[in-house]
Amino acid sequence: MHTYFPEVRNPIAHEGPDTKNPLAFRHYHPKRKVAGKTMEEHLRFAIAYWHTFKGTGADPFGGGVYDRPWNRGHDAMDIAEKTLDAAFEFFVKLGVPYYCFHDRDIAPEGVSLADSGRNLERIVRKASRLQKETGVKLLWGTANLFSHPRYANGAATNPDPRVFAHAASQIRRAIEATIELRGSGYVFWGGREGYSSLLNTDLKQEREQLAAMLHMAVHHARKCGFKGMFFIEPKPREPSTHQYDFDAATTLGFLREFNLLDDFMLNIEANHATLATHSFEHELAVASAAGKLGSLDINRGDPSCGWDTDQFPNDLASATWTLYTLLRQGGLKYGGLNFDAKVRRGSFDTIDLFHGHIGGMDLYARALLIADRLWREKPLVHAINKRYAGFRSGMGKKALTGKTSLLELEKWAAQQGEPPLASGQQELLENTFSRYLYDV
Ligand code: XLS
Ligand code: NI
Ligand code: NI
Repeated sequence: MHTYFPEVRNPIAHEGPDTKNPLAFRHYHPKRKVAGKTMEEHLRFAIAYWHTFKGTGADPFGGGVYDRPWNRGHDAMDIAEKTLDAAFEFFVKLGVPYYCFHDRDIAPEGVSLADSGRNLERIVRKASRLQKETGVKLLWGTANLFSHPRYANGAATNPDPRVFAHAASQIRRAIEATIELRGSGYVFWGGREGYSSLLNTDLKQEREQLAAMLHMAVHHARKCGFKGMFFIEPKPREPSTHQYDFDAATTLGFLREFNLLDDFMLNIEANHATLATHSFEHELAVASAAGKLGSLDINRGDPSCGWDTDQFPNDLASATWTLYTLLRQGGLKYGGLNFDAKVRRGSFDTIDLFHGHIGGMDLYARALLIADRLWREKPLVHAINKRYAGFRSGMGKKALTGKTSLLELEKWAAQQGEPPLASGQQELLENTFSRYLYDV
C-alpha cells in the first residue's frame, strides 16, 4: 500500500519525559488513568482536516508553498481520495481518536449543487469505510460558507436570498454527512456572517437571518435523528470587520435572544480569544460558567500579529488552566480538543505536521496531570470559597437568593460598620499556581 509518511514507520509511542526522540510522546500516554478516565478520554484530541491536509502555507502576502504528495492526481476527486488516505494514515500513526472537517475540505465543489452533493456522498462513503477500518471517529463536521466568491457578502447573512438558499443546501448536506459519519457535533463558524460597513448593512435583519438559518438546521438535523450537539465558534473579526459571534458573552446573548440555547454550546478557540482582546482563559470561564463550554480549538495566536495565525499551542500555564476548567465542569461530552493549528509557511516538510501535533499533545497531557493535582488538592478552590464565604449564610445568602431589600441591607450595613479590607492575595495565588506548574 502507498504510504504518504514513510518517515514515520510505526505509530508514535510514549517513551517518557527523558526521551530525546522527536517522534515519541514524552507525556501523552493515551491509556494512562487520570481522575478515573484515560488521558485519551479526557483530551479527546482531534485533527483539523483543513489545516493539516489542505493547508498550502498561504498567508495574506503570498499563495501556497507546500508540495504535498497527496495533492497530485488526475482530477479533483482523485486528489480528494488520496488526501483522505493520507489523513487516515496520519491519524493512525499519530494515534488521535478524532478528526474534524468542512464539507469542502474532504470533497471538491462540483459544477452544480447536485454535483457537489454527489462528490461529498462519494467521499463520505470512503471516510465511513476508513473509520471502520481504523477506529478513528469524526468529532464534528461543518460547512465551508466563506471560501466561494458567492459568500463574499455573507452566507446566512447575505442580502440575496439565493445565496442564503445555497448556504442552506450546503448546511443540509454537511449535517447529513456528519450524521452518516456519526459525528458528535456540528459547528457553525461564521467568518462572513458579519459586515464591513454599516452604510450597506441592515444589522437587525442580518442577525434575524442567521437565527432563522440556525433554527432550520436544528430542525432538519433532529428530524434526521442527530443526537449530537450544535456548536457556535465565536470570533470577533477576520475575514469580516465585525462578526456577529464576537466572543463567548456576545454569542450566549445571541443564542438566548433567538431561543437557541437548548441545542447549542460554544466551541471556544484560543486564537479567536486573542483577536477579541480576551485571554483564552476568560473565554473558557465565560462559556463554562454558563454551562455551555462544549468544545475547544486549542491553537494559539500571536499578540503582535493581527490575524488568526493558528499556531500550535505551547503555553503550559494556559493549557493547565484549560484542563483545570474542564475538570471542574466534569469534562466534555460532545466536543474535544481540536487543534485547528497549522505549521508555519516555511515549514515545508510533511514531518513538520507530526512535530506540531506531538508537541501540542504532550503539552496538554502534561497540563492534564498538573490540573488534576491542582483540582484534587484544591488550593484555589479553598481560597475562593473562603473569599466568598460571607455569601453562604446570613445576610449574604439572603441577598443572593433575593430575600432582602436595599433598605434592609442599608440597616445591616450600618450595624456592621466599615468592613475590614481583605486582600485578594493575587500574588500568593500566582505563586501557588506556579508551584504546581514547575515544582510538583
Ligand atoms: C477560522 C475558524 C475555522 C473553524 C471552522 O478562524 O477557526 O477554522 O474552526 O470553520
Ligand atoms: Ni476554529
Ligand atoms: Ni480560527
